[in-house]
Amino acid sequence: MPHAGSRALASLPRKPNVKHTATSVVTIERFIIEQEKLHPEATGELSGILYDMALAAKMIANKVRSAGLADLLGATEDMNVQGEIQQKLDVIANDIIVKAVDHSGRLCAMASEEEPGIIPIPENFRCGKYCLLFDPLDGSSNIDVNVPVGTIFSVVRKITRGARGEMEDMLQPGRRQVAAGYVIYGSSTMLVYTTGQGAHAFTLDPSIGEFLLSHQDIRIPSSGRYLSVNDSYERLWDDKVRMLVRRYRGLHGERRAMSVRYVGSLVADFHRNLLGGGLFAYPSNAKTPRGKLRLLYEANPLAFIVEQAGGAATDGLNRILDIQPDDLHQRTPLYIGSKNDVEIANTMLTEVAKEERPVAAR
Ligand code: AFP
Repeated sequence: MPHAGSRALASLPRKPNVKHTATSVVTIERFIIEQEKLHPEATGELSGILYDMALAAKMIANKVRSAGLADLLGATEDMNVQGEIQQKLDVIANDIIVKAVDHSGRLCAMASEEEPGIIPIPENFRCGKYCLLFDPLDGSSNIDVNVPVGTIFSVVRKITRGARGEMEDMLQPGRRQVAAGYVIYGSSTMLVYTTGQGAHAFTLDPSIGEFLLSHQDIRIPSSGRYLSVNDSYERLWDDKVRMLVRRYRGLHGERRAMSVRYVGSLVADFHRNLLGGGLFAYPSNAKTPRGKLRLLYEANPLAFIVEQAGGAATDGLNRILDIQPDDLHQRTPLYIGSKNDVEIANTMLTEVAKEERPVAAR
């Protein structure tokens, strides 16, 4: 597509992070169409992928809402590629997304947290010029206790020449994403997406089954009040991470203490910080030296969104969007959220890394 600013919607109020009133009802479809009109060269394929994801989100929201009633809670017998027990809803959400997009002729391949390799487009369907990477149900260990879960997705353009998508198409740095989004299944269902022209949020109105524009051009505060980190891992962190977290908590006296909020569902923690300001951190630790979160379908899409909202994301040394992936399910440490708070991680961890380098290498 890529979308330019939403001139066509200029009459709408544009206060950051402020919900629109009923006088400015804009469906996600209208918003995408209005943005696409600004690009005569757009083929509509990327817009189509976004509609498909919105449809899949509604179907997953429906399953999540009725999970307790329909006995969908709890684990299946299978392990996924991460060696984690798959929850029933993970499997269902994965299936819903694949079926919502595989026949559209817009994608050349897909990848999911739940499947080990590339998910090919079935032979009987046409292949398109985009790849979709997704985590169908993030935070699924929270499902049984009715805590918000989410879907995260990333879209990149195909770069290889063959008709079908290949691993090389998937393993692109996050800065090449053309669209990214997430859905949070919480007290309401919200879909947040970017195509590189701001980050916008839509809230599902269940009475009409439509996602309505609720937050246009989200701006994350440059410093945040909340710190989202699982500090039960403190004993496994190295000294520099321990020092960093102490600093966020105001224990070094250099800054006001951040307040800790940790849901354990990345989408929920990220969403709160995106709207209200804050930092989500999942550092590497002795058990997970490369971090826990997945680069391609968790860190990259959220990093694209947060940067569009004026925030930042790093692995402690590198901008997330600049990391060259070498594996579909690669993990990364992650510090993401308000720009000034991420900057502190970058500065402290980079300084320590420099000091640790042998003199000859400096
Ligand atoms: P699950 O999908 O297994 O619940 O993992 C959720 C997650 O990937 C992410 O959503 C959380 O932020 C993070 O893991 C929580 O991990 P810890 O339990 O190690 O804090």
